[in-house]
Formats: sequence, C-alpha cells, structure tokens
Amino acid sequence: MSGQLFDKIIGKSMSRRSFLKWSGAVTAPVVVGGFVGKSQIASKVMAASKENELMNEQILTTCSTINCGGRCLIKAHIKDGVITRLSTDAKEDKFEMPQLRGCIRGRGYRQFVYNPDRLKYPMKRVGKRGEGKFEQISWEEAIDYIANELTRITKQYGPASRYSNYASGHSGSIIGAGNMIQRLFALTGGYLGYYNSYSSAQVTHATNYTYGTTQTGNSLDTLSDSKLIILWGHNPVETRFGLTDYYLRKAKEAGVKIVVIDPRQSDTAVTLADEWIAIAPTTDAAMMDGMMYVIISENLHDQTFLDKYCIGFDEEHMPEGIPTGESLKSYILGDKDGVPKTPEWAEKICKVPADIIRKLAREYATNKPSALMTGWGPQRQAYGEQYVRGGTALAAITGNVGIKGGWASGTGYISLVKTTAVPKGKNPLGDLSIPCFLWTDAVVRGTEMGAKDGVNGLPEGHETLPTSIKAIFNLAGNTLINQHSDCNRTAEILKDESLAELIVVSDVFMTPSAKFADILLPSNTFMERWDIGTTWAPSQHAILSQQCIESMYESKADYEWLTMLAKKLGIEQEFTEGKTQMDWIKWSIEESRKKDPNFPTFEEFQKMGVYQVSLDKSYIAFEDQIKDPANNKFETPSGKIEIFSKDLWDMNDHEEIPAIAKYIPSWEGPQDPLIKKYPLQLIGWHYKRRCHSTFDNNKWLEEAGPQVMWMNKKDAMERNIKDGDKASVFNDRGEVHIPVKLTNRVIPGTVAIPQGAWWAPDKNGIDQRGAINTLTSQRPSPLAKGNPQHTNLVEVKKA
Ligand SMILES: Nc1nc2c(c(=O)[nH]1)N[C@H]1C(S)=C(S)[C@@H](COP(=O)(O)OP(=O)(O)OC[C@H]3O[C@@H](n4cnc5c(=O)[nH]c(N)nc54)[C@H](O)[C@@H]3O)O[C@H]1N2
Ligand SMILES: Nc1nc2c(c(=O)[nH]1)N[C@H]1C(S)=C(S)[C@@H](COP(=O)(O)OP(=O)(O)OC[C@H]3O[C@@H](n4cnc5c(=O)[nH]c(N)nc54)[C@H](O)[C@@H]3O)O[C@H]1N2
Ligand code: SF4
Ligand SMILES: [Mo]
Repeated sequence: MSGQLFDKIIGKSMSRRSFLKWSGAVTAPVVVGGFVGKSQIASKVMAASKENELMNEQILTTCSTINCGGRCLIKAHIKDGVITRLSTDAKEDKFEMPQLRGCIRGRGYRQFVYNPDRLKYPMKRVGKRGEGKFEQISWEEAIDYIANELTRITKQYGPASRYSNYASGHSGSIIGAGNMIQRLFALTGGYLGYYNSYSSAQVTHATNYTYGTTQTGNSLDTLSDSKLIILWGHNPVETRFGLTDYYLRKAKEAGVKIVVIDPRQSDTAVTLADEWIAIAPTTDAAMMDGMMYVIISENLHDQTFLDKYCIGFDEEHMPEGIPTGESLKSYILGDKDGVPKTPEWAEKICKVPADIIRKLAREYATNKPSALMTGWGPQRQAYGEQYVRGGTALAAITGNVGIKGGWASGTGYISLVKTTAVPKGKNPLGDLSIPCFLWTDAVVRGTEMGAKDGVNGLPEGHETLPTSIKAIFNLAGNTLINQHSDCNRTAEILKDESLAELIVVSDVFMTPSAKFADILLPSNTFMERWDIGTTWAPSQHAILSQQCIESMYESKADYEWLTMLAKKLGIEQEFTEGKTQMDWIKWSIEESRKKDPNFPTFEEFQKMGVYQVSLDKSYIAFEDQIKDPANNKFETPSGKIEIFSKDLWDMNDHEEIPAIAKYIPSWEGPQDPLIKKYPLQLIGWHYKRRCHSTFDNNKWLEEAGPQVMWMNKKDAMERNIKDGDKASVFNDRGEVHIPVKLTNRVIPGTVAIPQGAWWAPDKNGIDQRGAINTLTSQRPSPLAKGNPQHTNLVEVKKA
C-alpha cells in the first residue's frame, strides 16, 4: 500500500501498527475502497470463519441504533479487540417469539465500522461553506469554538435561535445525539424545538384526528387471522417495520390473500402478494373514494358499527352546527357537488381499472376480518393526510376496527416494550417549536413564521418567532441537505453565512451534510459504545447495544463530547448528573423495570442480549372501545371514531383541509397543468441497500442494489432511452444524472429513484449520483406541514 494511501485511510492520529491490527478484519480490497469480486469475498469470509473456529473468540450481542425500520440481534465475533465477523439470531424460530435476524445491511456493518473513509478527528472549515475544505483541530479547540460561538449567538439573538435539526442516524435508543443536545440547550436557556418527523408527519396528524391517538396497530400475530390483507403503499419486505415482514410471511403461509397497491411492483409485491394493483402516485384517495362508493351503494357497509362507534358517516350522525351535505356518504354519493365518486370517476384519476376497484371493494367489505394496512409512502405526499383519513374511513365503514384480524389503519403504532430514554429536560422556552420540515424557512424567514406555518408555543403577545435560526446542530443526520427537499435551495441557504452563523455536524462520514459544517466532529458508531436499541413501529423487543470495540481514531460518542461542552459552559453536573453513558444505560434499565417488572436487570440483559415479548396473547387496538363502549370512549373530542372531524372543519380551510377524507387533486400530480411541461411523476422509496443515506458508501451493498431509476419501457421508448442508458431527470428545481433500469415493474407515466443516494453536484450543479432530493419540493402539506417528497413532476431525456 502506498504511503499516501495509507495516510488517507488512517489519518495522522493512528499508528500503522493499530491500523494493521484492524485492517485484517475486513477483506483488504474492500478496505481500500476498490471493487472486489463476489467469489473473492466468499473465499475470504470462509477462510476467516474457519480460522475463528480454531481460535478463542469472544461473541458479544449488540444492535445498531440507525433508523432502518428494524432492530435485529447482531453477534459480533471479536478477536484481539477486532470484530472479525458478524452473525445473527439463531435461536429457535417460534411464531410467538421469532428470530430477530439481520438483513443485508446488517450483515455489512463491518464495512461501516471499519470503513477507511471514516471521519477521524475534529475539523474546522477553512473554505467556503459547502466546499468541503477543512483543517484538523483538537477536541479542545473544537469545544472552545462551539462554546464561544454558542454563547455569542445566544447573547445576540436569544436562545430561540438555537436549533437541533431532525436527525435519525442515532435513534431507536435511549441516549440519542439529538435528545442530548436538546438536553444541553435546555440547561443553558432553551431552544427552538421541532415536532413531526420526516417519516410520518401526515399519517400522525391524520390518524389523531380520526382516533384521538396514533396507537392504532394490533400485535402482528393477528395478521394470520385476517382473510385479506391490503398493503397500500406498504413495502415491509424492504422497510421491515419491526417484524411486519416476518408476520406477513406467516400470514401468507396460513393462506391469507395479500394485495399490494403501489405504483411500483415492490419487493413485497413480488414476494408476498397474490395481486399487485398499479396506481398513479398522489391519487390513492381517489381510489379509496371509488371503493367507498361501491361499498355504500351496494349496501356492504357495516351500518350498526357506524351508528354505534362513529360520527360523520351520514347526515343522521353529524356533530352539531354543521350544514347538511357534509357527511362522508353525501360526498361519496355526490349529493352536494353532483359528482358521484364511482369507480369510473376514480379510474380516470388513478389509472386503476374500475372493475378492479369494484372487485377489491367487494372483497374487502365482505371478507371480514380484513386488514387494510397503509404504508407511509403515499402519505409523504402533498395531500398525504387524505390518503390516511381515507384508509381509516374504509376500516371504519367495514367495521374492521377493534377486532382480531382487522386493522384500524392509520399510523399502525403499537408499543409492547417500553424503554426509558434519558430525559431531555424542560425547555425554558416551553413548547416553542416548528414542524421539522420547515427548518429551512425558519433559517430564512423565522421572524415571519407564525401559527399558520405550524409554529407552536409562541410566547404571549407574539405572532411570530422571536428570531430566525442562527445556530444549527446537525448530529447524526443528513437532513441538513441530502434528506431534506430541494438540495439546491437548501445549499444556497446554508452557504449564506449571514443566515445560519454556526453549523455543527457530527457524523461518521464526510456526507453531503458534513460538507456544510463549520465544525465537523467524528462520531463513533454503535459498535463502539453502550445503548439500548428499541424496535420500530410495532415494537416487541429491546436489545442491549453492547460496546464491542474501543472507539476508533479520535472518534467519540456524541454524549462524550457534549459532556465536554457542558463542562465548558459550566453545567457539567446538571447535564450528566454524574453519569457516564454506561451509567445512563443502567439507570434506564432500572426505570424500565419500574414500569415493567419483567424487564431484565443489566446482568440478565447482558446474558440474554434481547428482551422480547412473547405474543402468547394478541393485542388489538381499540378492543375495549368496541367491546364496552359505555366505559371506553375513543380519545377524540366526540369520544367516537371521527369520520368527520369538527376540529378540522373549524380550521375553515375546507378545500385543502376537509373535515372528511376527500381526494384533492395534487399540485405536481397528474391533474396539475404543469404535467404538460414535466410529463412524468417521480417517486422515491426506501431501498433495501441503504438506511436512508446511511451505507450509500458501502460498495458491497451497491452490488446488491445499484442506484438506478426505474422507468417503464413505454416511457423509455418514447424518449429513445435504452436499458442502462444514463438519463437526465429534471424539473425547475434541479437535474440528476442516473442510469435507467427499464422495467414493467413501474406504472407508465411514473419514474422511481430510490431515496438516500449522496447528493453529488458537478460544477454545473447537476447531481451525478442519483440523489432524488435534487428534484423534490419544500412546499409542505397543508395540515401536518409534512414533507411531500414523493410528489414531483419531471421530464427525462438521454443524458
Ligand atoms: N431498507 C430500508 N428500510 C427502511 C428505511 C430505509 O431507509 N431503508 N427507512 C425506515 C424509515 S425511517 C421509514 S420512515 C420507513 C418508510 O416506510 P414507507 O414510508 O412505508 O416507505 P416508502 O418506501 O417511502 O414507501 C412505501 C411504498 O410506497 C410506494 N409509494 C410511493 N408513493 C406512492 C403513492 O402515491 N401511492 C402508493 N400507493 N404507493 C406509493 C413506494 O413505491 C413504496 O414501495 O422505512 C423504514 N425502513
Ligand atoms: N426524497 C425523500 N427524502 C426522504 C425520505 C423519502 O422517502 N424520500 N424519507 C425521509 C425519512 S422517512 C427520514 S426518517 C429521513 C432520514 O434522514 P436522516 O435522519 O438524515 O437519516 P440518514 O440519511 O440515515 O442519516 C443519518 C446519518 O447519521 C450518521 N450516523 C450513523 N450513526 C451515527 C452515530 O452513531 N452518531 C452520529 N453522530 N452519526 C451517525 C450516518 O452516517 C448518516 O450520515 O429522510 C427523509 N428524506
Ligand atoms: S439494518 Fe436494521 S433491519 Fe437490517 S440488520 Fe440492522 S437493525 Fe436489522
Ligand atoms: Mo423515516
């Protein structure tokens, strides 16, 4: 290896001896970032495991704390302080207590931890913002700089100018980086908070308006009790959603019919579905309206259920003071607007043939119990709220709520294992917060943003935020640019040093966001520290994320350097309460044991690795409300399922925020006149080869899932594009160059780019990697103020 390359890989602060010690851990050609053939990998891995059998290796159970949809048991095989290989859960697989087996991303974790491109020491920007030019500094210098700048900015603009950006790279844990910086802010005057997530803003708001809670999921064992499962814009074979993919497989084995509705024939559609229904993006609510028309006009709805548990289905069950003609039934039948929402009406919009809509509606209404599970892809849309409300309305009018084998639709959250996170503390600025998606606006025009922009908790007498954001802490996230919409606009905002005056980034790699840092800090990874990993949405287990190796290079856990910063600011004791990261883990375990006596002690947890709830008894959302309504009200204002929400009605924006679920033609949807200029709809999806942008730099995973754009053969032929051609994808916001995969797995008129590739603009600003957010919009959805990142119109030509 040349000396120069060696320096690049290890940085200055690591000795050649310690480099050699761990470099043997990964197959050498991969370490240096080169391509390695499959057979070569296989033979190396085999040789390595044979060797390990002969030697004394230590095996530690652990798990990641990235936001990947799952949370699996990983066993790190360690020899001389080096992880030589990984294996996963191999216990007996039982329906009530399944194996927690790692996916392909998890099998590649060593390529994350032992990647030569890791950030190795703290750095300070020397070039212009975003140029990516830095010089090495010491941790002390970094902490001094941050402390001084934070103090100056707080004096000059007040604590509301300090913001911790949404970042999910260290989440599903008890001591996440984002929470810890907010804890530090809270102890030093306060901060501007955020609500929502990039994942589920629209679904969370819409579900709450229907059910008064987001906890609408059943335990997943119940899927095998369904007669029909409709996976609407839901792709758990790639996205996991806890153990959803596992229990769907079990349901399929039990003979349950599965239908997938998606513009793409997703991996779930290929591997689990009996039927794939291709739909035009942004038009799901129209198809749902069409289904409701069939159900109502053929008298297949569950009137008894509606009368007893719901409000707003028909004119006889409306809240007081609402004019006639505003019920769901009136809208569907077209009583007021003269437009019955027939399957034929829907077909023209959503491209699904009317007879298929009719057939699915009948099947869903007459095969009880059935589960209509709405994924979150279609809610990450301009009017995603309507799709969610439509799903819950369908579940309610067919009486599929609160029964085993049914599914209430909506968010689908359920939490059977409760862990206790390190408290963020109380923000002295109270509830002052913005929807996380509007942070770029809060940098540019914070002082103009008020309630209509979704700002919460404004102090009395204030109509708008007291200041724009001036200090951004982006810890364990890539939403500073890559995962936020409209990279080009975001870059312009960040480059302007008169707007945000301090940007601190902590990451493992030089990501597109990291390049915009003023101070860039090297984080260690989950393998190098202690935590507790909790599962995703339907949560059934927690895993002790054990430290397996020492922190590499000069990297630190975010909690460690935040403790240094707290000390500098004179609040170390308040911040740490005298606890190390490990002490907090033990504290959390004791707190969790107070809530759940079955929660293991630290020693038990270390032995077991995982605390998993056995599904001997099913959990069904709203079971009590349905069985005993007199004593169990829904948590909505009316105490019923709100098919019509008076709260929404009172917002007085009936066009964009209707009180019932309605199809609203989307901007940048098929009915937007802009489609003449940009005739193709563009969506993204959460790809199996990445966790968002995490692992984009993993060569092994690129082999498993290359970054290509799906395009229907018909659209490609019209543009003279062949399979593998590089295409230019563009709209008014930007341009992306990406190879094309010709396929009939995507509906004509729609192209699909997997989200999360690292934005790589060339000197003309054209992204060369296939980063979809070059093309997405910062316009929020009306109710939730959520990200509409699957709502885009583009044109494509040969590059
Ligand atoms: N492999 C992997 N798994 C992940 C993640 C990851 O990055 N990688 N991320 C995790 C996180 S944080 C989240 S929030 C979840 C996200 O979970 P989801 O939001 O459910 O995932 P998406 O892939 O965005 O969307 C699901 C499906 O919706 C489809 N879709 C898009 N637009 C429309 C539409 O208008 N109508 C219909 N019917 N379908 C549409 C997409 O083609 C996709 O197949 O995934 C989690 N799991
Ligand atoms: N177009 C489009 N955009 C989307 C989406 C979409 O569907 N379409 N989905 C949205 C969704 S659902 C989400 S949740 C967001 C996710 O967006 P982000 O929250 O930004 O998630 P990642 O892209 O995974 O970035 C996590 C970063 O944390 C770093 N990291 C990993 N471990 C650690 C650690 O221990 N410490 C530190 N300091 N850093 C660490 C990783 O290297 C990575 O750079 O993206 C959103 N953006
Ligand atoms: S990336 Fe997520 S789903 Fe894959 S092994 Fe890790 S925790 Fe499991
Ligand atoms: Mo997400």
